[in-house]
Amino acid sequence: MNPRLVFWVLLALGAVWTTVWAFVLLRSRAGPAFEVIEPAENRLRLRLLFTFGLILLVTFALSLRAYPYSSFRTRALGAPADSVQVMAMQWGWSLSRDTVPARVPVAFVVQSKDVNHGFAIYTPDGALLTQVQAMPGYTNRLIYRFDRTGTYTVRCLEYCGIFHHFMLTKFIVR
Ligand SMILES: [Cu+2]
Repeated sequence: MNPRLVFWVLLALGAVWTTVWAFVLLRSRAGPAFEVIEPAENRLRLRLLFTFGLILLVTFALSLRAYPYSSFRTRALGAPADSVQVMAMQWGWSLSRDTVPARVPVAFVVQSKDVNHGFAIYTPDGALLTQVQAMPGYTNRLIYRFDRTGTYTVRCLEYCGIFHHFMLTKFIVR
């Protein structure tokens, strides 16, 4: 999904949320501290609870395709056609290759030598594309398909020590 669209949707939802709560807060000062909940009000509350619960569940189910978990990505994109071994360490990245094919699913097999790091891939124009944790003693697979060629940047998204900000590398998609 377009990151700019996500930003504006979240901002709009945040504004609605803040307005509703400001309204509730302002109104609550006028009434008594405790109110008896009438059965009709209670039914309305339950109906709203189940409605919003259902909306949440459906949204969750529909957005599973976008999850970074490898089984969801494999189902959405197909089995990976290529793979890159990624090792994270204080403070750098070691990638088994520096070029990656475009328009096929690629598996990044991500591990860490020392502490937790965040393996994050940025587009040539600097937008965050996808990310996964790099953890010691654990292998994470991040499957992604690059539709655009160019030079992508890898940054660490988990603070991992004093030179965390130097932790970046690049690879080429072609
Ligand atoms: Cu790091």
